[in-house]
Amino acid sequence: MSSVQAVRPTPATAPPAPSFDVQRIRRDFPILSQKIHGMPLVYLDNAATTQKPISVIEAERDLYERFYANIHRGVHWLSVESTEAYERVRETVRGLLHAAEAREIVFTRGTTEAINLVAATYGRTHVGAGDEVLITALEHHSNIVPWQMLCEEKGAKLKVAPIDLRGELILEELERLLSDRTKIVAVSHVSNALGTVNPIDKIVRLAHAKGIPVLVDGAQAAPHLEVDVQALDCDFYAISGHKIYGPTGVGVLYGKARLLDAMPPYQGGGDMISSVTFEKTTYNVLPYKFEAGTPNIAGGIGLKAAIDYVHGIGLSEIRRYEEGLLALATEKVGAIPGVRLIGTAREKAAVLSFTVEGVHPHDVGTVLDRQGVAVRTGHHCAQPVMDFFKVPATARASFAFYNTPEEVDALVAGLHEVKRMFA
Ligand code: C6P
Repeated sequence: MSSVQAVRPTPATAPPAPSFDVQRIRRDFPILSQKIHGMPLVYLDNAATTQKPISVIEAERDLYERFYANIHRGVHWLSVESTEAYERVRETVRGLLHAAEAREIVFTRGTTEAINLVAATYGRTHVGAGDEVLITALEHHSNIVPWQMLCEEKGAKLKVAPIDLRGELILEELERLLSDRTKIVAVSHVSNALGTVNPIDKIVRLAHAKGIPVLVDGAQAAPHLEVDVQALDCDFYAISGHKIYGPTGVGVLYGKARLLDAMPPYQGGGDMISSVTFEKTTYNVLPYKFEAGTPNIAGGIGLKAAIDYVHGIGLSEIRRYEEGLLALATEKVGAIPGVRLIGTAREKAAVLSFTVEGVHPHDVGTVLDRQGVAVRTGHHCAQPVMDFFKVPATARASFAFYNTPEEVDALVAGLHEVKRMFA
């Protein structure tokens, strides 16, 4: 087998050097230099999806121009090259999450599919009538609905650990809800609606003390925090590539090998089998047992470039910088009369949700958009969170390492314009 490393030149755009220079970083993201409605784009919708550095765009292009073929199937050169490149993605993701082994990294379409996979396999085999699944009041619909569907199918109960008015999980309540019937705990690492960072290590300790496994929805954590699944000791961890500067349609389920091994397959098809006859099929080893069909090869290649880019900056640098931006935005936006911040947890990451008195969040979003400022408005696929705070929706500014203090000022100016228009 030839090594891709040996035959491929370095990509045109190398990851940035360790020192943090936001203006240089911004030059790596072509979309950011645009004007929208004649105003410089201020992209503050990073929790929905992040923009892509040129190295990600070029990595996919490079694949298609030079070594694209289907993977795990061919003996020809292109297929071998593609397969090796794709498997290197797995190793890069293993490094990102600090998993013990690459076979614990299962590629999915994203966080949603990763959670559905666990609900449909681990869930179906371990949850029965009268059993319980414990989630929290902070969850995205992707970490509610698959469990609801499972509970409905099995006659099990969905239990919900409550939050307080800051948007922090009430840990004692979660502990109280862990019962002999609880078969799995599913919890977000970072809330997409509020930015709350949950104490995953403590939750895992409480659950494991009762022998209950924990799935972590890491969609909003992986782009902002150093994630170490071994240190957290969580059993499953789900992420989406597009939220960490990679392409859409590719994500990851991390699972402890012992658990994944014992789980039945998710979908049937090519690549997930060892042998097939009409009488009996035997399944492939990990992680391929869970990867039926041709995967998102280009998405994977792009994801590797994205993770390399993030590592080029460093997650601790990213966290430090984004914490500064969030503190600045919290102070400046929170000081605007009539603005109510929704979610004031002591530990937060990169998300500022708010309402403006007397103005529907969609109008806030529309007026901001006319000024080039992109925020998300709505329930953010976390309707129970909105219900808890008794609001139909919020406006949400969510930050990435390419945002600047000047962009926080643009958001603030935009909000003053909202207030002026709706006065
Ligand atoms: N949240 C947001 O604007 P997918 O769609 O599978 O890549 O990710 C789903 C998902 C799961 N969990 C959390 C905590 C999330 O934030 C998301 C996606 C986006 O907040 C789109 S709704």
